[in-house]
Amino acid sequence: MMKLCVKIYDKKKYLEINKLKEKYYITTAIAYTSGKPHIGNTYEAILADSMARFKRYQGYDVFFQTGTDEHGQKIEEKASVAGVSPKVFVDGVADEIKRIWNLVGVSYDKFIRTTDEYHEKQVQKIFKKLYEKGDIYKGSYEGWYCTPCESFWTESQLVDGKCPDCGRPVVKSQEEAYFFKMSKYADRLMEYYNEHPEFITPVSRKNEMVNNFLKPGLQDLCVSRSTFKWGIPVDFDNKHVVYVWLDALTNYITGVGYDADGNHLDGYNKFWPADVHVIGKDIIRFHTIYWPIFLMALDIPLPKRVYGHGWLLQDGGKMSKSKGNVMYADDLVDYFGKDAVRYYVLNAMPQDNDGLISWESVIDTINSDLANIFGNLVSRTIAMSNKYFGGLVKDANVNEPVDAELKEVATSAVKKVTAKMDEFRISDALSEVFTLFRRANKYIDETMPWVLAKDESKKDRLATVLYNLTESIVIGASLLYPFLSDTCKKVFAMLNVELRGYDQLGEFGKLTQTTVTASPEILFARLDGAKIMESVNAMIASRSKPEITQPKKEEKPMIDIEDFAKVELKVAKVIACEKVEKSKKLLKLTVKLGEETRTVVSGIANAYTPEELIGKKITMVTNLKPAKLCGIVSEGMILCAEGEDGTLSVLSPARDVEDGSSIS
Ligand code: ME8
Repeated sequence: MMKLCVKIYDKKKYLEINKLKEKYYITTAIAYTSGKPHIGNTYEAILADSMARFKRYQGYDVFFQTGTDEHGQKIEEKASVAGVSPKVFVDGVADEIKRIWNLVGVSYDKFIRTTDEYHEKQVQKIFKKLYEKGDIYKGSYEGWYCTPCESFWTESQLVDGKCPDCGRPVVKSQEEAYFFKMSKYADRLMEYYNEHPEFITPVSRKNEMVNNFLKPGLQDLCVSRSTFKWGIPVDFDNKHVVYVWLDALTNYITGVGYDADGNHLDGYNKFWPADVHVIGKDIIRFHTIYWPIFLMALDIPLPKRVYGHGWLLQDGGKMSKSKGNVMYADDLVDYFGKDAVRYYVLNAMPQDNDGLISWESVIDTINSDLANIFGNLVSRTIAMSNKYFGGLVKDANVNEPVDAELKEVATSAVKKVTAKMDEFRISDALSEVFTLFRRANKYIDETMPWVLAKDESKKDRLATVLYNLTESIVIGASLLYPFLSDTCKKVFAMLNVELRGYDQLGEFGKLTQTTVTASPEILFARLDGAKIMESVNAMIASRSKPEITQPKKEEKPMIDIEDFAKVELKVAKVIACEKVEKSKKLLKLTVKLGEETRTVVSGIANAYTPEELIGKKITMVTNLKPAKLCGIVSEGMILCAEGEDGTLSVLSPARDVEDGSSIS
């Protein structure tokens, strides 16, 4: 009885008493399987992933669903051009999408495909249910059809005779079809908007829906197609397939186990209604008008929120396959590593607008934020703890007024970050964390530990300063953990601490003492922009060239012997070798140069297996500045010959010589 009262009046308390966690169901849009997703589509998966991880960190019982939208005329056409069946085609693309989601660390609980048997069955049942209820009826349609958008338009909806959504040409089309009575639910939807002002975020997008669609009056929606086959058949009239948006939108309920006959799986009972659908601005109409209305017709509660994010647009021109400049997540990860890419895209997108991206600004952001602000703070703090206290960090409680501001910024960060996350202002949440890191860097300048170190009587003050810095890093890295988990794990390992619990972040001084590592790793090496851009431009150029033309070999200018003498070349022995997990092209080699051992990352994975190289003597440049590839610092470059057909061959000395021997 007692529990029941608490349940009614205070849900949080009820969950606490019953040791239950509050559920949180978050979804992305399901990506079309018409081709490889670009960085814009991938951004959405990273965004929703960060939101899901943050909720998990807060203690919610999260269910995070993503997946693929696999039916429709466009996909049927693409498969036919590729000369394969639609199913074979979508299987390939769905695998590629999963690979990319995994590469950027998308921690989904379910990856739904609209070709999944359970989903298809339920869509058929839903269609029938709505037909039997009278909300779907059979009629005939004459209108303008936009194939890429899979949408019918009336004459008056066209803009300059073209599709009002994408601006592409439309074709006149007439077909017998099933329609859904949209207008029947328009008033109820308006009411829902008014009663739930937070339903659509940002609010500017809600105004767009009201003024452009609800106020002018909703038209009945055509929800079947008979001009192509690649869709879910209407089971009682199989000339027709279900309209791809009705099919796709229902993924949000079928994925957790909705059953149109009422025999829902546990997941549905537990997780529906969704707490948030994360989608792009172009598909808000489908999610805030059609989707809630379908749900009303099915007597199902509506999702709590829909967040329509902006688009990532390429600075300096539209991403285009023919220009070869489409940015893909796997290329970015190859160059910069997973966490840097996640940080970059999350930081680049403001909430109310589109975000501009470019290769140059990825490099700038990594150098300024990740290397200079975050990486530097961590490495300076660890280095000073090692230098002055043999790695021991312990508060000596010699406080000064300057400490107060750092502590205030650190302890208020959790509230500020959470408030931004609750408003779906992800880039602002990240900047709150970086405000703390900046403040901590300023604290180093203010306290000048190197000056304190010169005065034995200031030893305890110095210990306090380093403790305050370490504690600030632990708080900051814990808040950053949902966004850059691998990097933050490295920080915790180097500081020899655990991830701080979310509930513990509002207090300064939770760390008792620790001994930091004596050999810290560089979190983000500073990147040489010019060098990377040279390589990126070469990649873009090679992709934009017609396949048949052979790349022209570049002739290099004559050099003096002094120029050549600057290069240090040596024979090295490969003692270990493995594939770089995140990359298709890279191998990580451990090589021996006499007494010295080094790590080298080389783009030869297509030419050699690791086993082929182990034990081999090879040649390498040993005085090249270290560079970070896929998060691994490479300390040299392996020499290779490249055949006409691009085959790579590692260069080895013709006679056996000691490793470490120099080459001249
Ligand atoms: O729309 N920047 O799939 P999709 C940011 N299958 N986000 C972008 C973007 C960009 N440049 N380009 C696209 C579909 N997106 C449907 C969804 S849901 C029931 C069906 C976003 O592969 C886009 O807004 O075209 C959408 O949210 C997601 O990527 C998938 O787009």
